[in-house]
Amino acid sequence: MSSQVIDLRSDTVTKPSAAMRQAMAEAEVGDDVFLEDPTVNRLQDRAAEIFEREAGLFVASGSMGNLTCIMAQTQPGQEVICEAAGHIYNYEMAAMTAVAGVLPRVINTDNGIMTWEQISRAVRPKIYYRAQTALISLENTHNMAGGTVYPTRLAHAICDRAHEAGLKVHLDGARIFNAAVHLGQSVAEVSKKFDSVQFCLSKGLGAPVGSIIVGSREFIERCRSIRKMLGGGMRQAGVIAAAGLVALEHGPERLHIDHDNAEILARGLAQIPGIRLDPTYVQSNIVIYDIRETKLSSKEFLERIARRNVLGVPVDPERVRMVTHLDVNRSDVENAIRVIGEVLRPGM
Ligand code: TLP
Repeated sequence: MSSQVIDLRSDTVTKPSAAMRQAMAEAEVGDDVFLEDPTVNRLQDRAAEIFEREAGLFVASGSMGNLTCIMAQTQPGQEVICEAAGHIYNYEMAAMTAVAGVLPRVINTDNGIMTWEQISRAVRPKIYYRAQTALISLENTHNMAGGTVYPTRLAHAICDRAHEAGLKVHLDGARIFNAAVHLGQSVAEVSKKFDSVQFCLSKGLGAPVGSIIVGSREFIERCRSIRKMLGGGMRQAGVIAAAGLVALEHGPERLHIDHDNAEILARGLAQIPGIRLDPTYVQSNIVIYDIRETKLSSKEFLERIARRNVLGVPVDPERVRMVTHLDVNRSDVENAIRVIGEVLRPGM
């Protein structure tokens, strides 16, 4: 086996391409707090155009994008409905509570996909002595459910019903381009009914840094003030926005390769005794599998494969996540399957 590490921990681990580095070196810049960075402005305008929205805002991370959208659409003391395994609830430092002052009201699902039926039961009654629901947040694709995709009709129906009930809907679209590829639809179509959308440049699209919020002009102006409050007013940010532009233009067209590689990975892993995984469940670039029958904890399992230069992350003591991305190819995936098979072979 080659000694090169096959890093399947996340699609966040990709390194900027030569084209990105060149664009960064040559980026035209200005002070973005004065709205004078031409590259940031171009990135924001291009994102708005792709999503068919009035405006976009460049933020430092997906977490900052989600928090900014939550703060722009809630008051302290209100509630946000989200899925129990969702990123905003589990991996964002409780920011919605600690910073935005809102209470997450979570819904458990098997696959990360909530229905309006489930959501409507979690909406607080309009009584003066009850905290009020303000916002619903959907995650598409759903990371810790294994990259699952919302059927567009279901997501649109949730938005319609929520709006009728006077509620806003946010999309944590960190991987919305992966969802769009799976669905064979544009990101604009998939996300058109949401009041706010956050998507990441730094995941499958391959940029080193950054996320974008898109929405109405008025909403984005509110987000700009909140971003400044959170310390996210950047200056000559065109240096990183330039990489984001390359990612936005060229990242989406190759995501189907990551999905194919995830499918190959899932099919290969499903053949290995001790691994439980239904490959038909995999819809995008994330593969989560159960290793409890190996009698190893996910930590022990990951340590063993790391010694053979294959990396993943634990989901919990029994489950492991692997993510395909532009810095792993088909032969890396095949090597990863082989290594995992060897590590788990009885007597090894
Ligand atoms: N996800 C990361 C980790 O934080 C788990 C990963 O490796 O997948 N929404 C979703 C759905 C995400 O998966 C992530 C990052 C974020 C938001 C936050 O983005 P960043 O890391 O830019 O703050």
